[in-house]
Amino acid sequence: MNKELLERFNNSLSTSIVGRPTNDTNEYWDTIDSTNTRMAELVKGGAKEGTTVIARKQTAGRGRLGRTWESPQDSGLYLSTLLKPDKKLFELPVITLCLGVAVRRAVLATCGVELELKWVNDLIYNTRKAAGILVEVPVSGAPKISGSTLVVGVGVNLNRPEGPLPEEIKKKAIYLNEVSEATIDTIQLASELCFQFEAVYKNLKADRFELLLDEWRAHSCTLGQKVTTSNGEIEGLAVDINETGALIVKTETGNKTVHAGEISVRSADGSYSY
Ligand code: BT5
Repeated sequence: MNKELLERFNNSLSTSIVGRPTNDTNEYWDTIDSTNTRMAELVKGGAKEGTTVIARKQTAGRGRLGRTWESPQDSGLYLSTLLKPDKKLFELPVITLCLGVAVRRAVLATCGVELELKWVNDLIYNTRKAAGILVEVPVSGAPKISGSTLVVGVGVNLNRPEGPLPEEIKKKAIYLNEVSEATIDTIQLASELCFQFEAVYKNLKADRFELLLDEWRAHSCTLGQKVTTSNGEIEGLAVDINETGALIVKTETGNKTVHAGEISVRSADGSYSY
């Protein structure tokens, strides 16, 4: 654990929930397998809402569906926070979209960079991925699942690593230091992210999704794009999202609804999102 960075982070917070479980239960690691995995462990130990774990490096950073999140040391912000919104599982996609709005706001405020939102959990700069969100429901002793405890993980690329990156990521990823004029301070971004998560979270708890979804629509790079589901069954123009966070695709035979997690969607550039 890095006590110095943890203290700086704790002192930088302006929130009352996110990052503020009590004064001393956040964690700031030099190296950890995955901040989401660590949070799941903390949940088993009774972690309080708002508990936040950050790492300078992850050795097993995760994306969705078992994919990897490349997390070299000091190359990005790797942060997980614990929310207990008392929402049901089927509301997860809409929560992911709204948290994407929060990440976008935080990056704009601290780095001056405008990211676009790609359905369902990606933040994009000029077709390249700058950040991703992973919302998970920790399993408390199989097969019981609690619908009200969410681990929200976010990875934001900050500094292009000097060491080697997998070929795929080299082309696909963008690091904010490549496009930002500002000097990026990881803790300042972490703190702003907590602030924006909290602002969005308060709206989620009060069932005020609509304004957030409008903000998502306004900054989306998915809407207006041709998309194809991975099973090839639905092909058409992404025209909107609905109140559950599902994507509405206009096809030759009418509008179809595509749900996150059910099938993947391929954009015209060949990339997939789930
Ligand atoms: C995501 O998954 O985009 C969610 C990423 C969440 C990472 C955070 S870091 C803190 C917390 N702890 C964790 O262990 N995870 C969370 P997905 O949509 O499945 O995207 C994964 C895909 O993005 C990979 O298959 C790669 O193609 C690509 N990718 C991997 N690392 C990347 C990076 N650093 N930058 C851009 N793209 C990356």
